[in-house]
Amino acid sequence: MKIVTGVIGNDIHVVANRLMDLSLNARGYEVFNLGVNTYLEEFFDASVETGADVLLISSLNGEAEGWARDVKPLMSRYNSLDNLVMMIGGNLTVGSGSATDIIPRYQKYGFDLVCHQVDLNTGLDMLEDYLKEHKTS
Ligand code: B12
Repeated sequence: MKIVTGVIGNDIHVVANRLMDLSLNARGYEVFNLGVNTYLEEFFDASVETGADVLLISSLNGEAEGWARDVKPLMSRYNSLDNLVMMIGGNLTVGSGSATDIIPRYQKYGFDLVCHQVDLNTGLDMLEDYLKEHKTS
C-alpha cells in the first residue's frame, strides 16, 4: 500500500512528520514523504506519480483549513485520483476548537478521515480499519 505524506502549507513543524514516516514504514506502507512546507498541488502531483492509495496530510500550526477548502476543486482537475483515500490530522484549527465542529467541515472539503488532536498511533489504527472496510486490493 502506497502513502504520500507531508505537512501542508507554510507549516514547518517537522517532528510529527518524522514520526509519521517511521510509524508508516514500521506498519509496512511504502512511504513517499514530501516533508514540511508542501502545497496541495504537490501532494496531488506526487499521488499521481507514485500511484498512491492514501494521501495523509498533517497540519500542526492549525492553518490547514485555508488550503483544505481547495481540495475538491483542485482534485477534480486530475482524472486518476478518484480512489485516493484522503486523510488529515494534527491541529486542524488555530486556537481551540471542538472535533465535533471541525470533523464535518473537513469531510465536506473532501477528506475521508479527519483526526483533530488524535495521537498518531490511534489515527493510523483508524486508517487501517478504514482500508480494511473500503479497499479490497
Ligand atoms: C517545536 C514547536 C515549534 C518549532 C518547530 C520546529 C520544527 N522545525 O519542527 C518552532 C519554534 C519553529 C515553531 C514555530 C511556530 N509555531 Co510551534 N510549536 C512547537 C511545539 C512546542 C512542539 C511541536 C512538536 O514538535 N511536538 C512533538 C510532536 C511529536 O507532536 P505534535 O506536533 O503534536 O504531533 C502529534 C500529533 O499532532 C499527531 N499528528 C500530527 N499530524 C498528524 C496527522 C494524522 C493523520 C494523525 C492521525 C495524527 C497527527 O501525531 C503526533 C504524535 O502523536 C508546539 C506546542 C506543543 N507543545 O505541542 C508548538 C505549536 C504547534 N506551535 C504553534 C504555533 C502557533 C507556531 C507559530 C505560528 C508561532 C509563531 N507565531 O511564529 C510558528 C509557526 C511556524 C510555521 N510556519 O509553521 C501552535 C499551534 C497552535 C494552533 N494550531 O492553534 C502550538 C500548538 C503552540 C501553541 N500552543 O500555541 N513551533
